[in-house]
Amino acid sequence: MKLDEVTITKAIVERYFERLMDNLDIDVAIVGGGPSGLVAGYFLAKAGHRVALYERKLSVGGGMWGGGMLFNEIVVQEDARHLLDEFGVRTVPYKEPGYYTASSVESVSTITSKAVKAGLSVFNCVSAEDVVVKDDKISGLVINWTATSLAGLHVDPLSVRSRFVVDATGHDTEVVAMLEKKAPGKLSTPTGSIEGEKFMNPEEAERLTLENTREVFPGLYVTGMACNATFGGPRMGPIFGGMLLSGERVAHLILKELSR
Ligand code: 48F
Repeated sequence: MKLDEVTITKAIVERYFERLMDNLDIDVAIVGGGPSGLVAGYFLAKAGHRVALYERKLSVGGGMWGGGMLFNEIVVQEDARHLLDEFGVRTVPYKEPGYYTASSVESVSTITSKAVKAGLSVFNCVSAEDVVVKDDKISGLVINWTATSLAGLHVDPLSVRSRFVVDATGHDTEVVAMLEKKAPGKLSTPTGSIEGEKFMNPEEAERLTLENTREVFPGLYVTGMACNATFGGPRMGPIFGGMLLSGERVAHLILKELSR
C-alpha cells in the first residue's frame, strides 16, 4: 500500500470536523481537564449524555501530573479510594491508616482513557473565553484556540450550546469569573461574588470541596478547586480524594437535572 500525504490530511480534518459538528449542541460542557473535570466527564458520558471537555493546554490532567512539588505520586484518603478502584488505578496503602498513594502518571492516563472510552469528547488546546447567558441562565460557551490568545491575535471566537456548563478550571475558577464580570453580584455565594480561596487546611478543604460542589448560577456548576475559590474554602495541597469525589458529585447533580 502506498501512503499519500493528502489522504492523511483529509482523514484528520474530516474526523475532527465530524466530532466538532457533533458537539455544537450538547448536554454538558466541562471547562478544564484536571481530575475533577475528567471524573465528571466520565460519569456523565457513561450515563449516555453528550459531553464535551475543553482543555486549554495540550494535555489534560491539570495539577495531577506533578503530584506534590513535582514528586509524581498522589495521596488519596479512604473515602475516595473506591473511585480509583472504579477506574482501575492501583493504590498502595501508606503506613498511616486511611492514606493511599497512587502514581500520578497512572492516575491521569487511566482516568483519561476510561473517560474518553465512555464517550467524553475532549477538545484540547481550546480555551473557554466567555459564557452564553440567555433568560438569566447559562446556555453555552464561547471558545477559541488557546494558540490564538497566546499569540495575541485579534480573532473572534466560536460558540457551543450546552444545557449545563461545569467550571472545572481549578484555583482560578475562570468560568465563574467570566460570568461575574458581566453579571456582578448574581452568584449563589454568601456575597453574590467569588469569595476567594483561603489558606491551606487539608481536612477542612476536602470537606468543603464536596459541600460546595453545586450550582453557582442557573446552569453553571463548580467542581474541584473551583468550588473552594468560588465559595471561599481553603486549599488542600496534593491530596486528590476531594477532587475525584467532587467530579463524581457534580456529575450526579447534573444527571438528576437531566433526568427531569
Ligand atoms: O487545576 P486542575 O487540576 O483542577 P482541579 O480538577 O484539580 C485541582 C488539583 O489539580 C490541585 C489541588 C487539589 O489537589 O489543589 O490543584 O480542580 O485543572 C484545571 C484545568 O483547567 C484548565 C487548566 O489548563 C487545567 O488543566 N483551564 C483553566 N482555565 C481554562 C482551562 C479555560 N478558560 N479554558 C479551558 N481550560
